[in-house]
Amino acid sequence: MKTLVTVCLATIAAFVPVQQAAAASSQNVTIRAKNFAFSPAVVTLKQGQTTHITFVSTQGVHGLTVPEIGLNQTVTITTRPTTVTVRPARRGTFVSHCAIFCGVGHAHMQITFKVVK
Ligand SMILES: [Cu+2]
Repeated sequence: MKTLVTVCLATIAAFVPVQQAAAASSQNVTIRAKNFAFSPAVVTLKQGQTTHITFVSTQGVHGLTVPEIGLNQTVTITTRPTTVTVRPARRGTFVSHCAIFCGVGHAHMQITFKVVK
């Protein structure tokens, strides 16, 4: 019985640091939208890294879909912050445009995601 307890504790101890390391390796990014720009206009993400992206609008309602980084459904961006979690699988530079018509500058409202190693 004592051996079983020791093995169990050793197993738990072996996994705890891994979970802490995984949590520490995630990053948080905030992207602000307004008429008719995203800020920052270029966002760099790491391939395979969990990233929590918070979208918030300071003016107007906008949207974004970026399947290349795992954002497969359109996120509606309003004054109420919305956080989504992505984990980009492949490297590259991906340009995306506002997905919700927001006015005269809508066609030029874009953001670039750079996924790096
Ligand atoms: Cu728009």
